Amino acid sequence: MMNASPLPPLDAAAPARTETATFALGCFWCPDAQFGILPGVVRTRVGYAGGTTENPTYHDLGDHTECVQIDYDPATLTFDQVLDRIWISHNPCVRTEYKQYRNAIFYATEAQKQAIEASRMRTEQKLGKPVKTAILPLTRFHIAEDYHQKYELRCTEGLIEEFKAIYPDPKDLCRSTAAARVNGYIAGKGTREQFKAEAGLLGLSADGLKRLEIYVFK
Ligand code: MHO
Repeated sequence: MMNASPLPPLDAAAPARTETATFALGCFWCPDAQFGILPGVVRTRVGYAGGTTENPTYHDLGDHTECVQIDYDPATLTFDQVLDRIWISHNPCVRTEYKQYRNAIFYATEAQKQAIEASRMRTEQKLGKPVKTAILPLTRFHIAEDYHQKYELRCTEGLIEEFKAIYPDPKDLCRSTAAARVNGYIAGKGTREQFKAEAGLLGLSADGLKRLEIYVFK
């Protein structure tokens, strides 16, 4: 990895051991921001999964679904807490018409499958209605094009340039915790309290922080 500028302190502090969760909640830009803001989430990436066609791309998705994959620190966040957040982040009682945007939670291990099934049952009991969110095995996650990763950040002039200076390679930018948080703040997902606590860890210049504040304190 080549860094042009110093690493954001948040990225330098990334834990060595993480666990991974994969899910689909409609257009993948939104859960990228919603989950990227969460303390304990170390990395996010968007991509395609759940289908059978080879080499899906955004314009040739085949039977795949837009997904987000998060790496989280199990010392801060549990899989059950991630699942709780997933259930409240979508309407699990409606089935989406298009495969591209269907709601799904993927399991990569037997333990994840059991945890997802148990939380689905708790959710059904709570709602008193059947849950239609798909629960599927993760066979392969196909990472999406660079321009879909941290989409809000990519579209924000003045902030994306600072991240590109730190991470000239878009693959490294995609792996940045600080980029995941900033993407979440821009999408309006962060609180003022969280921002005050971690602003100094995001690797932004004073100017960059001023720009970001507009999204947090609006
Ligand atoms: N073009 C749609 C969806 C984008 S998405 C990555 C939109 O602007 O909302 O599926």
